[in-house]
Amino acid sequence: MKLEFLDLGKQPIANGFIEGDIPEDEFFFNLKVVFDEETKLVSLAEFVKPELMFNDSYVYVSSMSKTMRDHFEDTALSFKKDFNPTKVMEIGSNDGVFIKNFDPSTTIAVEPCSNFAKITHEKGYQTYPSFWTTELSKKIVEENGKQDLIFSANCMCHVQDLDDAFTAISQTLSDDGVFVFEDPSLQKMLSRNSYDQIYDEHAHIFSVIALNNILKKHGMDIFRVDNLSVHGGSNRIYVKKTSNNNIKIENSVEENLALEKEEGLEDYERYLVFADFVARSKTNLLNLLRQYKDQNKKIVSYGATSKSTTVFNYCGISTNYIDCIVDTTPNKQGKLSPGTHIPVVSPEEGFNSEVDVAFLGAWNYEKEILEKEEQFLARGGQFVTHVPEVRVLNDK
Ligand code: JHZ
Repeated sequence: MKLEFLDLGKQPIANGFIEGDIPEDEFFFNLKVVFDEETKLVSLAEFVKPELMFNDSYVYVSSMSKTMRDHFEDTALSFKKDFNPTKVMEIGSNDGVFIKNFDPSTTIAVEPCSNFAKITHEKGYQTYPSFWTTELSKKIVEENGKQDLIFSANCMCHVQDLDDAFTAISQTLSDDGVFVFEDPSLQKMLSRNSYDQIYDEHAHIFSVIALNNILKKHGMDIFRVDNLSVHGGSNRIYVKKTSNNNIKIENSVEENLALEKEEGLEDYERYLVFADFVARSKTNLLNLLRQYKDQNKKIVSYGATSKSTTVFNYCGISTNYIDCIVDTTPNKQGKLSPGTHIPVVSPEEGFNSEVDVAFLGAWNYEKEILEKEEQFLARGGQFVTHVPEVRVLNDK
């Protein structure tokens, strides 16, 4: 049975930045979250049609931060060292930030957002501009044979039908191949109270426990788990076919399963505690922003993230508190934030000397941003975050 534990209210498409006039029929859905007692999977109660989120005007660019560019270069190097794969495929290849480290003649990209699929195609990678399904996987195997390494970053948790996605993986992976994927960690989301990991694109927030249960049904085993710092705490899950006895299951799998069990990730009650905290986080954030407003402080938001769409729509934060959102992504600039209609502008335009307070929408890049914004900090500017609790980051 699926048990609901959190209601984040009416939410728009998290990356549905608005160009021009605000449409009268802007799309909203009920963002509610459920826990599956059987598989222990945490998912959205209601899924949004994939084409509404992932299409030819998708705006999220993976190479936009140095943190992620470095991350994917290191990832590619470590895969070459550990697995020395010949045939490589990435699902959700975005602008090619990962596959650019592999030879185009032996590397395949799968990317449903055609504006991004075009980029890797032009760089010489065979690119399938499609969603990941069993149907597509059959076509790929027919045209290219099976793959030695299948990688997917921040994409598997977007796939609504996991049974279909993992069947497709199993039929595309060579018998001794490895499938590696990374997504935000449910354990980290709960312990950091980062409820803003929940939005339309994230159909599921994965625990190792749930993935272990589901992958086993598909004849696959997790053999390694790496805990990553990116995207507010992610897990990289390494998977092999159960029939492949050449790869040993490493201790990290049991360690992560034990940690998650200890932290109550198998128990519905843990999720209710989280939901209570989320409600308190909203009150605390609104109180803090109100105090700033009473002092006539100028507040902006830093990073027009999917995550901040959830926070702003859930808390009712719009231009009543925040003048603008600054973001380096050209595709987001000049538009309005989804649902709350806050103007998104370049940092050059919006992060000027009048700004007193910046809400860190991109809190997962705290280090990179605080280093970059030395001057703002030096003149007494304050960065506010809600993770793990509402606070001023640089308060003495
Ligand atoms: P960032 C996206 O979530 C969507 P978002 C997606 N569903 C997903 O799963 C995760 O990524 C992984 C900007 N920025 O990475 C760039 C600056 O302006 O937290 C980005 O627009 N200045 C695929 O949207 C945004 O912030 C900076 O100095 O929550 C960060 O978005 C830096 C470092 C970033 O992902």
